[in-house]
Amino acid sequence: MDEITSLVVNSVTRIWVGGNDDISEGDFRWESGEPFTMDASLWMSGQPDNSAGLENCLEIVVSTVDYLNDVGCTNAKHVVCQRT
Ligand SMILES: [Ca+2]
Ligand SMILES: [Ca+2]
Repeated sequence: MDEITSLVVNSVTRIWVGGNDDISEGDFRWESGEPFTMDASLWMSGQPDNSAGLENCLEIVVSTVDYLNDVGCTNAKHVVCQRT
């Protein structure tokens, strides 16, 4: 979370998470194919909504408390990664 906080300080408000539901609608997975498990309360209100049937990628909207949103996959955004 420190990294995300740092991005907020730098006015970055939307970040790619690295998950998508390209293969099966609503079944969000990491790029590795592993299931994307998370606390359901982290979704923004009304999300995921797969708006217009075109939202398959996950973003963090850092200006809100509940911050996950599904969104179209084509916009340029910062990314967040976990070092192993
Ligand atoms: Ca979707
Ligand atoms: Ca959405």
